[in-house]
Amino acid sequence: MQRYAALKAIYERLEDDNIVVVTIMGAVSAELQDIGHRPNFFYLQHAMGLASSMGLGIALARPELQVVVFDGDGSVLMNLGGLTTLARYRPPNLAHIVFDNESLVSVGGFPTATSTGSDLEGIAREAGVPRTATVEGIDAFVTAFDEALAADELTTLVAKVTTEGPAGYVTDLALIENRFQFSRHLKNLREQS
Ligand SMILES: Cc1ncc(C[n+]2csc(CCOP(=O)(O)OP(=O)(O)O)c2C)c(N)n1
Ligand SMILES: [Mg+2]
Repeated sequence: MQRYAALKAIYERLEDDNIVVVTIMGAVSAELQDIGHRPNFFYLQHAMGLASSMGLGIALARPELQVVVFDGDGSVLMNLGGLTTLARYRPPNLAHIVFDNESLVSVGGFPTATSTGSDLEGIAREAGVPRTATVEGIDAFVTAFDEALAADELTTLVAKVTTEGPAGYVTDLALIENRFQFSRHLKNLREQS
């Protein structure tokens, strides 16, 4: 499964006003922006490994929202303690999706520990995350994604994807602009409710 195709397959779910999305930097954020930026998307540039921590904070502060984090194998491996903190607070409104391409694709494609057998779903499960799964194909991914949103329980879903990144990483959304647009969006949602 290609990550771009996986993102495309679930994109319409992300248009729901109750959903907020936090992604890691690099390839995932470029691919999601290529499909279409939305004000409910935040791309956590530079702070590798901390997208799930940012998602955790939003999920705890805003229990009425559904938070989706798009993470990567290299990023999770850089901050394994993030999984134990997710498990400790286990917000039911957080779906933690880890695209595992067994590589640091965004910086040239260095193989990560998942290429030599480390199992991120197993690590998440033993850290105490209550719902975990690993999926390989698009149909299984879409089904598991929908189940994670419907579950009302913290989920870490590892999606095995091919080691492919986008052709280019140029996006037309500045980090600062995204930061203000996203926080305004969260504030507006609160004012509407
Ligand atoms: C602390 C830190 N170290 C290194 C980087 C450089 N960096 C940016 S993206 C990336 C790879 C991320 O790997 P992964 O999470 O597997 O995502 P992929 O690139 O495979 O989509 C690296 C090393 C960074 N942004 N921050
Ligand atoms: Mg990777």
